[in-house]
Amino acid sequence: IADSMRGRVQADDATLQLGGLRDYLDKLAKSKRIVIIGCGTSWHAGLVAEYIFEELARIPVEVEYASEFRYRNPIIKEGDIVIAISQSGETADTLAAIELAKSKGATIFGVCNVVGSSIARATDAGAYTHAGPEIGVASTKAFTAQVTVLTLMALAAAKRKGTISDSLFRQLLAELESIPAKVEKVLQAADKIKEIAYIFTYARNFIYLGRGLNFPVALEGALKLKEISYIHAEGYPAAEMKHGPIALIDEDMPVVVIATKDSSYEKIVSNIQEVKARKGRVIAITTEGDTHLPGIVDFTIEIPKVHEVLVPLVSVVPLQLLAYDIAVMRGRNVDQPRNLAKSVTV
Ligand code: F1P
Repeated sequence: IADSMRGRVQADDATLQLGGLRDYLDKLAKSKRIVIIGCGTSWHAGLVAEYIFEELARIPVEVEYASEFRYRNPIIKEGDIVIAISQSGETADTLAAIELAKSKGATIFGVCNVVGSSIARATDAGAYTHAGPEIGVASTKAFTAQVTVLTLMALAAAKRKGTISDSLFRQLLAELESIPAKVEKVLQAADKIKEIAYIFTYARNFIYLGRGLNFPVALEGALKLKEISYIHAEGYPAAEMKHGPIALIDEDMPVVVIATKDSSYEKIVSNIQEVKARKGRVIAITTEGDTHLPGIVDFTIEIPKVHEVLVPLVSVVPLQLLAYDIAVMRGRNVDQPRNLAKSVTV
């Protein structure tokens, strides 16, 4: 993460380190609509970006699974920007979606990790994530780096459109610089996360809940667990629970809730109470200093306070660690999980 941040964030300009996108940022700021495409973890990074672009730059965003895009007749209008996100830069579905969007006249931006990859070459312009090689098959640091680059893009667009105040702009850039240190702090909770993993090593199912920007993080936490430990896990927006998944909750259902002190905190506390009333066991990701939730839930993992817009960069880390520890305890090969390929090229 530190590698992907280094040198990117400048005190007063979020554009300098956006590589090949530098000359396209006016176009981004003027776009009427952004369509983001990606698969798996990259799609989750796109969902986070949807919140950030809409909040800061007030540009409408749609996020599509690249694997579904070409199986309908997507409406792409003049002036639309398509952002393709891919760690490997070789994902066949993402490449096919780019070709389709291009044929309909969209301008394509890429957010890729692998320099010179097929997707990077197929785009009109792009910024590399520079997250270094992902050793394992399941994307981890790629997610954080993708969200960082997308946040910088949103900041650059917001600055050009005048939809962000100077003080918030500077605050977010300064906070971005502090993220690596905050992630280091989360890593200090590694032993506690291991203890929790030990207790739930043989759980058969997991539910992950989050609201706002932490909803895609819930999806990503569940995906990591599925990918490397082969435990069935589902992520939901916390308020969707009562529309079905609540029927699954009993004492055998661990529920991971990302309950950081953001604008939806009160609501998420009431979701937790609903789970506890049905004897679900709750592991909560909380903001440092929260004294309320430890009295209600079964386990807490604290993360440092960050601005709500940047919270996924930190809140995803304990979920990645939890999935990793459970997978190791179950004797899984975390770097090379069964049935998964690093680049899905067919
Ligand atoms: C997309 C992806 C990864 C996942 C796995 C399979 O890849 O779904 O998110 O962890 O490796 O592929 P990419 O387009 O981001 O390379």
